[in-house]
Amino acid sequence: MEKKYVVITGATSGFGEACAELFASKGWNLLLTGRRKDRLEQLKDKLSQLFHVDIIISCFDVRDEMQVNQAIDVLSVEVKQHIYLLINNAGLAVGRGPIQDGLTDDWNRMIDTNVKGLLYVSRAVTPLLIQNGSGHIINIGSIAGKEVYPGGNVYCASKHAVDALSKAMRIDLISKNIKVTNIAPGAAETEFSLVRFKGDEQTAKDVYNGFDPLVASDIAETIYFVVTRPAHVNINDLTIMPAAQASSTVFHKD
Ligand code: NDP
Ligand code: 8X3
Repeated sequence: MEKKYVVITGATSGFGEACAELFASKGWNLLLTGRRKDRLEQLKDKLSQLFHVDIIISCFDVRDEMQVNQAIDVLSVEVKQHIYLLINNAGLAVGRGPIQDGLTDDWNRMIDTNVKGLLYVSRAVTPLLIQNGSGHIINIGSIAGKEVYPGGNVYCASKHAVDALSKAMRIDLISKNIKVTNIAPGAAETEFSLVRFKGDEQTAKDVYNGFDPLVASDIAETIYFVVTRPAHVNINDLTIMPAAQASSTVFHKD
């Protein structure tokens, strides 16, 4: 129980799952969250067999403030006292197209998950980090939080909000010994595009045609590097792209 806990939202696939695996391999205890219970259970089983760490799974939707608060409330005092790291990773894009054709349901899903969900989780966990005397919050932003691209409108806006919140949280928490880092990845092949294109496998696959995209472990390794800097160092903001990507719209493809 001396080991620290990392809270990872969106641990059922992609970056979150890769972080769970890497941090467990380094001896961290895990609190893994997501909506798909079967995936959380499978991941717990797999990692429990590989690593001697405590793994708690908690199935909830980050858009539901009550579920978020309850998930944190029910943790034992001992666990709460050992939470050091929060990786605000749960997020999604839904749809891609011009604003005049946008579906408001898609917009609500993105804003409610990427912005409000991140806020609900941060509000629930940050007081524990403060009580514990130190901590680190990693917000998964995006290149879409640095630039806008055609058809990206609301997703880009939601990730610009994450970028702004990372800066604001850093200011709010500087006197509390809590580091805040914004990670802004470019194109990474996960389930992201499958979700964005609503299960259209071909369109999702085509996003990564002709170049080597990032993979989830690239992001997990980057986060691990950021988290393991000496106490006096914080990496505020880190943009990571495939070598074949120069901006949100410029790719060098075969
Ligand atoms: P995945 O689709 O593979 O993973 C997304 C994760 O978010 C899943 O575990 C999913 O879990 C979880 N999630 C989504 N909605 C909710 C919700 N309402 N409540 C709880 N959990 C939720 O995509 P990535 O790993 O690529 O995405 C992770 C983050 O990285 C996202 O914030 C994304 O915007 C960002 N990002 C991705 C990039 C990419 O190119 N892949 C680039 C830049 C940023 P479940 O469905 O089980 O709830
Ligand atoms: C995901 C990367 O470029 O599709 O955030 O917005 S992008």
